[in-house]
Amino acid sequence: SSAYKKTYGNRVSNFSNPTAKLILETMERKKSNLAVSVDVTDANDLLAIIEAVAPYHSHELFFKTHIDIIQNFDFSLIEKLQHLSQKYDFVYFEDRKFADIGNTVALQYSSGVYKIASWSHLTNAHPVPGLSIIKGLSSVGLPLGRGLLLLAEMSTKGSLAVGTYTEEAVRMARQNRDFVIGFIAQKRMDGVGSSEEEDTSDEDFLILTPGIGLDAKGDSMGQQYRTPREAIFGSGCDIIIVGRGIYGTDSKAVDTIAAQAERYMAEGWAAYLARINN
Ligand code: BMP
Repeated sequence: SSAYKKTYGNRVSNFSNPTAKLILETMERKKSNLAVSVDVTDANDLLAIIEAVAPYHSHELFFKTHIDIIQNFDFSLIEKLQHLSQKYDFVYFEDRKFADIGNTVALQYSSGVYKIASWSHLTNAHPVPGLSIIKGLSSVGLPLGRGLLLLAEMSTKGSLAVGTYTEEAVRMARQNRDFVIGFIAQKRMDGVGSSEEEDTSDEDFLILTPGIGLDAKGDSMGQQYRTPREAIFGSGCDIIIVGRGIYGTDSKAVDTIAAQAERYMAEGWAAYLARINN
């Protein structure tokens, strides 16, 4: 597709959604396509990892959270996170994976303990309920300028999100371009599942891809890893999501985390340059 060869900056005008524009502009400015996934259970560790990575290089584009795994959560954490995002110019992606009927997801997105829509620029949803889930989430997120990704594929061994399920996810997104800005997927989705009469040649979706690791092939629970080059150059994904590859499983040494972030950032950006200059 044409978006595969375009610079991130030149794709800003392909989107009407303000979060999509913000993401592409931030990528161009920071020269980064790295999202750091911080799956830790202590609020202080979460803040420490962001502080370890962000100030040194300022390349990180996203921090992806699972806010519901934090055991000492209170709303002051959100205020601290917001302060950091302004200070270091990055975007939050709460990896909530909504999966219920429209009315329920609207409440889960706006309310409860986490009030995700109030602070997270981007979130995601499983397409399994059908268009209802987009209706519900967009009723909350669209007025706030938020963006949504659909999980069109997953990185795990034996994932059921394949074939016609993936194609239906893309069709759902295509009908809601104002709010659905792309996918969690393993490859580009432009034109996927479109009919012959449809012209999808200029279509553009952001592809955020998890399951990235340089030192391991997977974990003991079905996760599968590939390299930034395979994802960005080989499969046309736009943003790599890296968790344990950066913050590790035990060492929380600031310089180790910062060095690993730098390594993934450099690999991801080199793969993108190879792609657009190929
Ligand atoms: P790690 O790099 O440590 O394996 O973490 C990957 C992150 O991406 C996790 O937070 C996980 O929830 C998320 N993820 C994934 O691994 N595969 C998917 O298909 C979708 C995800 O959101």
